[in-house]
Amino acid sequence: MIIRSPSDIPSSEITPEGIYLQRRQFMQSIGVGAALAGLGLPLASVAATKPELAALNYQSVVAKSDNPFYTDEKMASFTDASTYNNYYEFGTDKSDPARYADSLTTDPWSVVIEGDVAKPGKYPLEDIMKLMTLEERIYRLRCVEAWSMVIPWVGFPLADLLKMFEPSSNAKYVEFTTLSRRSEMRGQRSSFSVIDWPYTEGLRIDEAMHPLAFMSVGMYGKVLPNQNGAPIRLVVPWKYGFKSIKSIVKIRFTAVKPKTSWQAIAPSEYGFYANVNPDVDHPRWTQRYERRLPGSLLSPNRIKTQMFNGYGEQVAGLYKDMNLRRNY
Ligand SMILES: Nc1nc2c(c(=O)[nH]1)N[C@H]1C(S)=C(S)[C@@H](COP(=O)(O)O)O[C@H]1N2
Ligand SMILES: [Mo]
Repeated sequence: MIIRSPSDIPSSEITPEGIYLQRRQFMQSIGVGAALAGLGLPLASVAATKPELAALNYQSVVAKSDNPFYTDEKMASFTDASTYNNYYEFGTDKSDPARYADSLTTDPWSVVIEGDVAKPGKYPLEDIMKLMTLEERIYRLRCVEAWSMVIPWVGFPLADLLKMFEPSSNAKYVEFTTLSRRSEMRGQRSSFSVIDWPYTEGLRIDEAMHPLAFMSVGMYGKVLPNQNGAPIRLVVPWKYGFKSIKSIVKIRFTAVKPKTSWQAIAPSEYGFYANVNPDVDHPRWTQRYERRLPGSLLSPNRIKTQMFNGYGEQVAGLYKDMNLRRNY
């Protein structure tokens, strides 16, 4: 019996159907690994599976061939995507989140909805998870530090979630807040931390409603690892990684442009828009190129960065009358 680790599984094998079977099998045979191994499903991923994702109500299954979010670029391995992270609540080293984020309790979880909406409240994650679709979205994640990865995300469009709460016409922006829990987040206890917790981010409402903006609850057909922002995080594929806020506990609709954590730290380096833009350099380094991971010292895999991270056709219209040098 060959038991493969998640990183050995080519993405082509992680079909929506595979995810479904994995969950159903999990429900039917918790702790029974043999049946799953028989199906060729990764045991390790089953161990990492949590009941909340198993209990999801899948609404639609989109085959890869008709999935508009498909890309055939080489994906990062699960191991790379879950061991090279930015999540300052657990430390500033790329390896800190994988090492320390296990301490985070992600169940129970709820998200508070506030501000200019008809239906504010505190929503248990289970209610939000009903929006889950089986559509796999293979998006590039591009960090402002000039590395990038291609990752198959699992979740649902942000717009589906926001519409549930019926934002009013005053809601021009959406602010997101990450959990703040010193007892479980060692980076928040560190005296070296630069961020004034909690971590916050924001989008203009039309950006937030764009069909590419995505709420992720999983990746590679598995529940999101804590270091990647479990149990629920944002993915905005045309913006620098810091906009893709992790472990969200609050969403506020507002008429006023929200303050974001990175703008507060260095407003001249990190703007509100943070659209991936090869023509606008970070003050301390170029944004013209990126290191596509995995790479190595000998073969750094340096590629040209594309405007809007390659999603220009879909999102350029959002910014058509804006000066993107000024609105960086
Ligand atoms: N709460 C929170 N969210 C966060 C961060 C963080 O430090 N705290 N880092 C951001 C940055 S800079 C990047 S590049 C991405 C990294 O996502 P990944 O670790 O899943 O690749 O998460 C973003 N979301
Ligand atoms: Mo980043």
